[in-house]
Amino acid sequence: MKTLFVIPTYNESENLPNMVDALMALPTDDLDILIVDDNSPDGTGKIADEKAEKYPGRVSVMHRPGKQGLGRAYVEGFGWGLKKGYDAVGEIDADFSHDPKSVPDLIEAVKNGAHLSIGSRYLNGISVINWPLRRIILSLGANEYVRRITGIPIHDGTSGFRLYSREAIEALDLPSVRSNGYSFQVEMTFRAHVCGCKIVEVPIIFTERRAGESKMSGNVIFESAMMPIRLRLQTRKIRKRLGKV
Ligand SMILES: Nc1nc2c(ncn2[C@@H]2O[C@H](COP(=O)(O)OP(=O)(O)O)[C@@H](O)[C@H]2O)c(=O)[nH]1
Ligand SMILES: [Mg+2]
Repeated sequence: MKTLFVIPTYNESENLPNMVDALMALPTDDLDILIVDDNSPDGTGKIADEKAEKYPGRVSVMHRPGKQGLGRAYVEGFGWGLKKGYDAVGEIDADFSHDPKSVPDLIEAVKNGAHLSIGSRYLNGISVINWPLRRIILSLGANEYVRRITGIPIHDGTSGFRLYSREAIEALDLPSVRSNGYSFQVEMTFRAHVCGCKIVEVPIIFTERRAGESKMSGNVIFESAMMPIRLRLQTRKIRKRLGKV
């Protein structure tokens, strides 16, 4: 299964080189990477190019002119992956919150028939390391809120560590996805649910980023609060637009 993981980056010069090397060192066949960098002021884009040279054909880079948000980066990255003929496309952060060692589990789940596999922090209790209590509560609360309002039966619908089969991505109608940030994850999970995708959660241990700063802003939180309501109100419209898996 030809698999592409998309790594969006904005100022990840300290993390990205190690992340790329860790992914390339996995004993997994057929795993490639696309880095989508938004012209990071700290030079992440140049580091990405060096990695592409080091791993020709396996690591590619998409340079965008400025910071356009996580959701946009994934939509463009996934589109690129489909065009290149990948069988599955995934998401992973550059900052080591998502352990590259869990990538084979996500791949395995899709190989075994999942349309979407999600790296979940909340399957066996709470597997989060180095988060302050308030952030855990916020994240758990966000998931509970999303579940109540949208009805998606998923423990960690906001997780940004996941893998989609090609079939799923094609059914989800990417060009009409509007959101960024966490709500991008929720919007995509909702669409997958509405489409009838088989969604499998895989347990992961999430660790607070190794270096650098989080880019999540107040805007992103506001968007995330509104999105579940919008999804619920527009369920019928969304269903009409989507394909079937
Ligand atoms: N290309 C791109 N990447 C972004 C943007 N915002 C965040 N990222 C990357 O997306 C990933 C997740 O963002 P992060 O700040 O770690 O969010 P958090 O883990 O929720 O705090 C990281 O690899 C970031 O560098 C953006 O606007 N554009
Ligand atoms: Mg992070």
